[in-house]
Amino acid sequence: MIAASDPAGRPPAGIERARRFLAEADGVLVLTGAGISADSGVPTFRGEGGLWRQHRPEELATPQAFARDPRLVWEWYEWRRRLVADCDPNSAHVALARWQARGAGVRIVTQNVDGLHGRAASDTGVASGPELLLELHGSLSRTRCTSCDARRERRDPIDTTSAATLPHCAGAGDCRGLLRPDVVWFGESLDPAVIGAAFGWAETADVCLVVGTSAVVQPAASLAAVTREAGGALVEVNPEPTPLTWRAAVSIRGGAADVVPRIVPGDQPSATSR
Ligand code: BV8
Ligand code: ZN
Repeated sequence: MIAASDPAGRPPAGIERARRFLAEADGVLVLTGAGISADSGVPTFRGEGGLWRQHRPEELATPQAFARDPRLVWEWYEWRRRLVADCDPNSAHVALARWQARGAGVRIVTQNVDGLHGRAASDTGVASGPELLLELHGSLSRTRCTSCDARRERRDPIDTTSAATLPHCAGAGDCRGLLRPDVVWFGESLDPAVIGAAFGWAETADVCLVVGTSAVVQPAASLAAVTREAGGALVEVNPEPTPLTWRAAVSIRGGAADVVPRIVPGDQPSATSR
């Protein structure tokens, strides 16, 4: 069922039906993409003004690009790190964190590297660990050493003016290896423990709530199909149709910050939900 937004500006239809699916589910897997952070000011990848507009993914988000020109790749990531540092979780991130805090059997798998789900959880007092939130593609706020693989949280600015100023490892044995963003690039495999846990959650969920993803990138996009094939239902929130829309029990044409708080059960029911 595709619920279009109402020309009269009322919330899109399908809200009540989506709420019911989520309220009646014992276990819900929430799969999010860049669209859930759009309302926080983080550009999506493929939308207007998207991250890929200025560059092609192959140019920057690949190990080959980093080997070829680590300074350019770091410049793009540092631009995103600074941009995300000024962004806050929006009402969609917060509604999901509050839902998890109510112990509702909700698990979040995100493709995003902006850290906004984790910040919404800590702002909400939810101790979010890998049993509640999986970041499939890593995090902008972590670096990884290309020599010793040491991973570290790092939020302070990185000087990308020259190859010499790029960050180097201060790990054991005076490693000095060049650091990279701790994200999964195209052509790189995901952490088997992380993607394995995500598929396990997808297999056992009664509902997969898919929010703000173009469902193009694999293997993340397959998670929703796994829930569907295991007999679960899909509920989608996206202003546009996606390759998952035809498989969704409800696909709501709306923005995450507006729709997610209306469909999360137990949150303030909106007066106009239908
Ligand atoms: C791998 C981190 C083994 C870096 C990212 C099988 C089939 C086909 C291809 C492949 C396959 N297996 C592997 C591949 C290749 C590749 C791939 O999927 N390519 C695609 C392009 C076809 N996958 C990989 O390489 C993966 N590795 O599988 O390893 C292997 C290795 C080699 C060869 C084969 C197998 C690794 C993929 C991870 C790449 N890293 N991010 C960084 O961020 O810099 S991916 C990056 O792009 C994001 O993390 C995210 O996953 C993806 C962007 O997708 P979305 O989040 O959906 O964002 P997008 O802009 O596309 O869409 C936004 C949506 O929001 C839109 O629908 C829009 O309508 C909506 N929206 C807008 N506003 C709102 C909204 N929604 C709600 N509210 C709003 N307000
Ligand atoms: Zn090192």
